[in-house]
Amino acid sequence: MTETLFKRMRDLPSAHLLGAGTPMCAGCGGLQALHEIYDVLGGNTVFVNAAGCMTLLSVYPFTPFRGSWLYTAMASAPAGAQGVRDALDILLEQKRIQPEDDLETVVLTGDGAAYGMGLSATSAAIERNLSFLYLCYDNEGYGNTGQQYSGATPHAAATATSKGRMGYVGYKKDLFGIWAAHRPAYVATVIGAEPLDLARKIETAKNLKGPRLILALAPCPTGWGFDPQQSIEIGKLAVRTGIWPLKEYIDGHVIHTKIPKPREPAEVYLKTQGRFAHLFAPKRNEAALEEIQQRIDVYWEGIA
Ligand SMILES: Cc1ncc(C[n+]2csc(CCOP(=O)(O)OP(=O)(O)O)c2C)c(N)n1
Ligand code: SF4
Ligand SMILES: [Mg+2]
Repeated sequence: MTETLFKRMRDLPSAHLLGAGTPMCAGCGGLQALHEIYDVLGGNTVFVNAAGCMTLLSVYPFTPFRGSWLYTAMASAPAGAQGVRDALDILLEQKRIQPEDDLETVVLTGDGAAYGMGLSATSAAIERNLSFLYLCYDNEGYGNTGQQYSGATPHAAATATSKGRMGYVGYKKDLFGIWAAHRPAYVATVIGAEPLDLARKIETAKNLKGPRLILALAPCPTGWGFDPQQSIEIGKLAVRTGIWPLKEYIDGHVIHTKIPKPREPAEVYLKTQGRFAHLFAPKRNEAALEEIQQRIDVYWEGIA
């Protein structure tokens, strides 16, 4: 029975593997990005996951993937990836597996782990030049536990732990810049709503060795407060307003892969989400809205 089930899962196209039947919210932008990424990466992957929404994909002893899945403590996924990579290298060296049977080691975590709890383990793994791909789906908060703020939460967003007139008083951390400062093999931002840009970047990352980050903005209907059917449009707006720059770091250079011209005003994006509603009613918070717009304009000065 179990064997038949395994075989059936192995033979299914990935659209079925990551589709209906998963206990995820409708319109989940993280799942959409993962789905698209997996289509390009293929089945020769082993996922190393830290606690978060995507952990729900794995219901022991099954996962929706063709390869394996290792669950680690929240701060330790890159350390887990080191163990997996080392084991694969030993098997290769001893010729107990052939090069074509080698697996890509993929860390899969949310922003809470990537921007915060797991950052130290990540920095150390990059320092050791570990050959791994880090996939972070960034829903800008600790989504699985009720959207508390994380190091990825944008300024002024309301979260379960940032209520009141101002929302989150901090600013989103620049994880792309933190990774690039380590001079890894590759860093890229992507979004499921721009699948061609995403596919090209995954193809690039797949053909490289060394530490690689794919950072996917993950519109989250539940945590951000919008109707699931708006998920793709909100993803596109994040790009068109310049809030989520699509870019890559390779060979020491940063290249913007899609420059929004003309850029739409930030508030077109902010207005779509309940987490920013307090900026518009009962009274417009002009100071906060201006600050948000100004920071975006400063970012794009000299680029677009
Ligand atoms: C050390 C530790 N602290 C807290 C938790 C509880 N916890 C489980 S999932 C989660 C949220 C993780 O946030 P993120 O990495 O952004 O993933 P998301 O839930 O948004 O998918 C937390 C805090 C945990 N598993 N381990
Ligand atoms: S809370 Fe957000 S990130 Fe988590 S499954 Fe739901 S939509 Fe996806
Ligand atoms: Mg998160």
